[in-house]
Amino acid sequence: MLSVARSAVLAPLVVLGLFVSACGGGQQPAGDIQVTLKDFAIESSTTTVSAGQIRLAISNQGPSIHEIEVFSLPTGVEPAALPVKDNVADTDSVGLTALDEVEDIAPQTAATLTVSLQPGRYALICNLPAHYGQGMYALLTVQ
Ligand SMILES: [Cu+2]
Repeated sequence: MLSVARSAVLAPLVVLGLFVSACGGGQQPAGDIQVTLKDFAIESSTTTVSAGQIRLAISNQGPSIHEIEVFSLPTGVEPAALPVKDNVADTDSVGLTALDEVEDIAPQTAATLTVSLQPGRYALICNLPAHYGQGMYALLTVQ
């Protein structure tokens, strides 16, 4: 009698748990961002997205080879104000955490990068020599 009552209570909870985990992977359609790489800039179609799976559709309009690195930003650190050492952004010294990257994106080609991001602030950087210093960075806020 007692065990019947318990399973009557627990069964809906188990079903709910399965439902939530089944939905956890797909997430927001708002997670698509167009990222355009240029000499020398990173332009993104949006600067704020919802947390979850975020797909960067990257296109290099050249004329140079570029890359995209995704970093999480500590409080108070701005993508535009990173220290530069040996011609590249010195991300380690200010506590940026590298999450993922796509290297060697040739001019007039496209690439995609899917990252799972928690709420917070992130930097998109091309850190090929001198590219950061010439303006290849962007801020991405995840809510
Ligand atoms: Cu670049």
